[in-house]
Amino acid sequence: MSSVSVAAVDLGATSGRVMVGRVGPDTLELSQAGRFPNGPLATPDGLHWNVQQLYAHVVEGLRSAAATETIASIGIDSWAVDYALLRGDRVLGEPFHYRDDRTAHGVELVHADEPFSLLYARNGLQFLPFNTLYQLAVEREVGMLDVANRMLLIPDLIAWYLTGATVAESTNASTTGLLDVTTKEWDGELIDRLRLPRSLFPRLVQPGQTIGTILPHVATGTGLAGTTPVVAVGSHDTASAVVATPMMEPGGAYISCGTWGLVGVETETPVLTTAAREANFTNEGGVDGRTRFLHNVMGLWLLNETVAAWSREDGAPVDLVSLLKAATDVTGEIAVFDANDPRFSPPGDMSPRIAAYCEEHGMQAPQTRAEIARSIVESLASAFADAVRTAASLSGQDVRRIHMVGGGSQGELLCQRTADLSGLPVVAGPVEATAIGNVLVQARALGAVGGTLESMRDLVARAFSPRTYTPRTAAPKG
Ligand code: LFR
Repeated sequence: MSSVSVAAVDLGATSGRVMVGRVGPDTLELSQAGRFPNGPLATPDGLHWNVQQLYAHVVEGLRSAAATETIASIGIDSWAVDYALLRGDRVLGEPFHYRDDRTAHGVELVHADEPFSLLYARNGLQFLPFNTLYQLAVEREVGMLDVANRMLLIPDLIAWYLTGATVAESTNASTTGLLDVTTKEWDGELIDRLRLPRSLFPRLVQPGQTIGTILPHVATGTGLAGTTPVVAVGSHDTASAVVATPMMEPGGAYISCGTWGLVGVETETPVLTTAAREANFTNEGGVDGRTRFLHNVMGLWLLNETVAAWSREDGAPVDLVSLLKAATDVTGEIAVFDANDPRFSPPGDMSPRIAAYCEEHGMQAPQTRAEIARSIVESLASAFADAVRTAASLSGQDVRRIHMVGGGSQGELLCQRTADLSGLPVVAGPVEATAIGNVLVQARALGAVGGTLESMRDLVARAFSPRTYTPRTAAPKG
C-alpha cells in the first residue's frame, strides 16, 4: 500500500475548510488548502445558509489543492439536519439555517400526529427542535412539498454540485429523524404518516462508497483530473470526528467540541431505553454501522457569539488568547448556568442572557469580560462532565477517560476544568478530528489504509500526539 492525497471539504457552522490529507499505512498528514467564514444570513423570510457562496469557496479550495498535488478523491462533511429542496435540477431557494425559529411550529405539527416517545422508538433521536422532520413539516404546510421532488442534505448538495449525483449519505441521514434506527433504512411508514412524499428521499449510500465523478466543468474550474471521484465519508461532521477520536481501549468517552459539544460514547447497537429518551440522548449513525450515543451540549457557540458581539462593540477583534488567559486568572465564586437552556440558542451576545439567567436563579452574574468568559467555560465544563456521567450510566459503559477533539480541545482551561469536574483524565486532540476522519475514510476506500476503525484510530494517535489533563480535584459525589 502506498500513500494517497485526498481532499476533505469540511463545513462547520462558523467556518469551512478544504484540507488535503496525505495518508498511508504509516503516514497521516494534513494541510489546509482553503479556509473561509460561514454563518447565518438573516433575510425577511428567516435565517439561511449562503450555500452558493460556500460552494464557490469549496471550488476555490479544491483549485488550491489541485495546484500542489494529485488529488485522488474528494470527501464532504458538514453540520447535520439542514437541506435544500429541489425540483428536478432546480434548487428551490437557499437552505434554512437550523437556528431559524420556524422550527418551533414544525414541532407542534409533528407532535400533534406523533408523540415524541413513539418517534424515539423508531428513530432513536434526542429531541432537537431543528431535526429535519420538524423542518419538513413546515415545508409541507407552506406548500413547498407540492413543488419539490428531492431533498438533499448539505454535504449531499455539495456532492451533487460536484458530480450531478443525488444520494443521501447514511450517517447524516440518521439525523433527519426519518431513518429507522434499527434497519438504518428510510422509515417509509413514518414518512407516510407525516404526509411527506417518499420520493423526496434519495438512495442511501454508506461511507466509503463512491458517489460519482466530478462534472467536466468542475474539472476545468478546479484543475482536478476529470476522473476524480467524490467518495462518501461520514458526512455528518460529528461522525467523521468520532472516526478520528483516538479511543484505543474500552472506557473512552468523547466530546467533539466545536460550535456544539457532542458528548457521548460509541456503542455497537442503539440504546433505546426510557431512561435514554428521558435524558434526551441520541442514537446517531456512525461509520461502519456503529452508533454514536450522545447528547448535544452547547459548545463554543456561547463564547464565539459573545466575543463576536464584543468585537462589533469595540470595532476591533477581541483577542481570544488574552481573554482566556484573563478568564483563567479569575478567582472567587463564578456563576455556573445551564449551558443547555434554550435561551442560548439564537445568535447574538450571550452576556445579557447569562445575567438574566443568574438573576432568575439567585446567583451573582459575572461582571467583567474575563468573568463572563470564565462563567461560560465553567458552565460548559460542568455540562460536559454531567453528560459524560449520564452517557456512562445509560450505556452501561465504564468510562475511564474523556477524549476532547475539535476546536475546543485547544482550550486549556476548558479541558482542565472538564477533567476537574468529571474526575477523569481528559485526552485532548486532534483539533482537526473531523477533517482527519473525512480523509481516513476516503483513504480506506482507496486502499491506502487498512481495515477497522481501531486501526485508523491507532494511526491518528501515532500522528497527532494527544495532551492529557489530569483532574486536580476529587470527582464530585453522585
Ligand atoms: C455539529 C452538528 C451537530 C448537530 C448540529 C446541527 O457541527 O453537526 O452534531 O446536532 O451540528 O446540525
